[in-house]
Amino acid sequence: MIHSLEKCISDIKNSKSIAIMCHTVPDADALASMVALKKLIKQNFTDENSPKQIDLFVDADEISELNSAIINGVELNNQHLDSYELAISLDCSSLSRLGKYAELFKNTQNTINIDHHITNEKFADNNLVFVTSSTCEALYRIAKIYNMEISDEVCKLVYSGIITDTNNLTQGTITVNTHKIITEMVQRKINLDALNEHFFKNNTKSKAFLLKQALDSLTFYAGDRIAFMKLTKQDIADCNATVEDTYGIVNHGIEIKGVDISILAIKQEDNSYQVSLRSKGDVSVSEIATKMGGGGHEQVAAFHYEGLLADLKEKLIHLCREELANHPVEEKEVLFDNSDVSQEQ
Ligand SMILES: [Mn+2]
Repeated sequence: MIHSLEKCISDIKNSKSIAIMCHTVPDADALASMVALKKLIKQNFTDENSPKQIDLFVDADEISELNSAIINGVELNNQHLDSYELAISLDCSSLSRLGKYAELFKNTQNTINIDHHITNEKFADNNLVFVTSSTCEALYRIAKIYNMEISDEVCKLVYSGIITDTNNLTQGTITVNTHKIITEMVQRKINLDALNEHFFKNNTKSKAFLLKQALDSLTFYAGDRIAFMKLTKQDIADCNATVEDTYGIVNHGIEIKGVDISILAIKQEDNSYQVSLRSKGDVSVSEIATKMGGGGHEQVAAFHYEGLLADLKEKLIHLCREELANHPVEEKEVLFDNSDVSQEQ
């Protein structure tokens, strides 16, 4: 398993056919990184003398209205060639997360895996796993390192990946680099307001009703340090909502004072559960998710569970309690020190 950025770039340059793919049930970062990478390759590594066939693949039944904007006019899932010289997986922590396109990936001679999940299984020939807010940020950084031309459109895609994967810069791996990228975009006068409004002030009525349903189920454990919510596929149907409308609901739990772990369990048609986890402070949910058969980041993770809700809760709450025991409640530090201007004695 090698991880070489140098080789990644030369392989992209030298391949005449490239399949780009992302994880199933794609989020904005997954979709935006696919489109951004295709644009970067087109703008920087192709011309009339060296054309490339670049096809994008994502295993998804439907894509939400919100995320559809990202792939507006983009051709997806049309395999123009029997095989590709190079396959690139984006935002995907394991081969199986590629869904039905895992096969195409596996059968490609040369493969690259570009991701930012710390639980990434390094399943490609060349694995580039970055400590970044998003896969979009990783692509932007690669583009900068190699002095690529980065269009305004690529910036908009990258920004979309960053803000959605970080819940508008409130969670995840946000570094000086993340802020530098945003500063560069502000300097370039990219219309970030429009993107913020699109992704954060654009909830459907259905989503609001679904949130109401989820909040109705809200219960607390471990001295109110764990918030638990549940939904069923039936709830989603009853609210006229989509799976994408469930995104972000779990954040409402972690926004509660004193809550260190928030859980949302969604019962699927086959009675299995799709479980989302959030944490804050030093509390990590990535290992908990891994132990439950999933993965993710320190503060954002998920897994799939086959079995009864009662068993799921017992195992999960037990693991959460263990993690919380490692992080006892600490007195909050004083945020604002105004002793210098306090009332004169
Ligand atoms: Mn991501």
